[in-house]
Order: sequence, then structure tokens, then C-alpha cells
Amino acid sequence: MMKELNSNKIQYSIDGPLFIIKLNCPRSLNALGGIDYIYLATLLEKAEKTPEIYFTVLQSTGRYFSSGADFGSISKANELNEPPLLLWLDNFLSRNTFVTDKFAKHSKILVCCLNGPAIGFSAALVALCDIVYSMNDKVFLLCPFANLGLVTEGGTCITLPLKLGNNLAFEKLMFSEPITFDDLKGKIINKNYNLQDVNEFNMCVLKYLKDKIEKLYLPSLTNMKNLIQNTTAQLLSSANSNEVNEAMKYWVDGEPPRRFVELKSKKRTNKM
Ligand code: CO8
Repeated sequence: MMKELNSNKIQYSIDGPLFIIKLNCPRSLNALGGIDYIYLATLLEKAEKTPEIYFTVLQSTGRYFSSGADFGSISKANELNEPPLLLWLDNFLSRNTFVTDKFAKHSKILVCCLNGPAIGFSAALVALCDIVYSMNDKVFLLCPFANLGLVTEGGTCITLPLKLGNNLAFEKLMFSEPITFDDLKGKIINKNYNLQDVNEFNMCVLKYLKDKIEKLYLPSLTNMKNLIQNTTAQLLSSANSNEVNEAMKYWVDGEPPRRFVELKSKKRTNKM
């Protein structure tokens, strides 16, 4: 029997036309390892292939939406005795490209329930969502690529300038600064729920979506997404490829792995 990919940090459920994916590792602020990100992408594929599904809803738990790549899993990869080029083609380039592509090309409406901050690759995935609801005004996105010896990833060289505006995106990326609720509202965040309890927030968004779509002809929605997506599809596709290839030289030289080790030992932080 073929071995199935799985992750104990991510769960999914189906509720009518909604495919709900929940990050459930609040202890590490929903940090995700390479396999977790790939599993997340395979769940998007599952939603993609299910004709009754029109919305893919991302939810999370605890005080962060996701603190990005799990520094433990990067340290583990770094300890493998492989030539750096092969190591990072496998553990960075192929994975990032695949996951970003699945998000960028997803045909169902991608909704993010942003319960808290999202960092790094996870922040990039939030920026790829079509609709984002925030739990309160404490949420932020942080792309600390310069702090970690990386470059933009997950399509952020396109999504952030496009959604936030060029100069704001520049400042946030160049100085590894948080993109605050005020920066995000009306640009990436559609609506703020002003809640403190994550379960209540997640339930409220699901109820809101069900009420909103009750009388709609759902194929119109995915068809409109397709029309909108067409305008940026090529840009995102080439950005995805350019981003990971540009970052490879840094991985091979060892700068990001060194900095992830510092994160793990708490010598480096992305705390504001
Ligand atoms: N990985 C693993 N564990 C984490 C991570 C993480 N990214 N973030 C937090 N944790 C853990 C902490 O170690 C801690 O565990 P413990 O209680 O056992 O010590 C617990 O979560 C709580 O964290 P803190 O005590 O640090 O909480 P604070 O509120 O003080 O700080 C921060 C929160 C600011 C988020 C801080 O934890 C931090 O800086 N974390 C690192 C965030 C980060 O830099 N993530 C990587 C971003 S870059 C990226 O995602 C691109 C990667 C490209 C490779 C992708 C390959 C597929």
C-alpha cells in the first residue's frame, strides 16, 4: 500500500461547500516544517479535486496564525551529510516552489481567518489568499527575509507591492518590519471581527460565509476567481521560480541555516 503524507499539526474537515484547514500546533505558535507545508499543499489539492467545494478556509489556533518555518526542521536538514546544493534543492527550492504554486493556482476561493500574527513563508501564504478576516487589530504579517539571509518568497515580490503598494512593501521588506493591522486593513484584511477568543472567531467566520453564499450561484464565484487570477497568473509563476532560485546561493553558502540555528538557540529573534 502506498504511504500517505500526513501532519499532526494540521487537520481538515468539510462543511457543505467549505473545505476547512486548521493549523493546530499552538505550542510552537503553529510553526510548520517542510513536510507540514507540503501536506498543507496536498490539502489544497484535495479541495481542488472535490467538485462540491467552493471555498478553502484556512484557520488556526492559539495566539499566532503561524510563526513560519519550523527552525527545528531546518536545523535537522542542515545536519544531513549531503552536498549543500542537493540538500537545499530538496529541502528548500522544490518544497517552496511546490507549495507556493498550489496556493497561487488554487481555483477555489481562499479565505484566511487570521487569528494572530503570521511570519515568513506563512505570511506569504496569507498574502496569497483571496479574502482575509482578522480576529482583532493585534494581527500582523512579518516577512523577516533580510533578518534570516533570505529573499522574498511565496510570491511576496508580487503580492505585497500589488496589494499594499510599492513603497510600503519596500519599507516592510527591506527593514524586516511588521506589516501592522493598520497597514493591512482594506488592502489584505477585508474585515475585522474584534474578538479575543479564537474558537468563537473561527465559528463566526464560517457562519458569516454560509449566510453570505446561501442564495448565490456558486459556480459564478470560482469562474470570477479564474478571470481575476488570469491577470497575475504568469507574473506569480515566474516570481515563484525567480525567488527560490535567487535564494539558493544563500542557502548553499550557509547564511540562512546559520541564522535559523541562532533562532533555535534564541540568540536571534523576530520579536518586535
Ligand atoms: N519554529 C519552531 N519553534 C518556534 C518557532 C519556529 N519558527 N517560533 C516559535 N517557536 C516556539 C518557541 O521555540 C517557543 O517554544 P518553547 O516554549 O518550547 O521555547 C514557543 O514557540 C513560543 O515562542 P516564544 O517563546 O519565542 O514566543 P514569543 O512571543 O516570545 O516570540 C516570535 C514569538 C517572535 C514568533 C519568536 O518565537 C520568533 O522569532 N520565532 C521565529 C519566527 C521565524 O523567524 N520564523 C521563520 C520565518 S522565515 C520563513 O518562514 C521562510 C523559511 C523558508 C524555508 C521553508 C522551507 C519549506
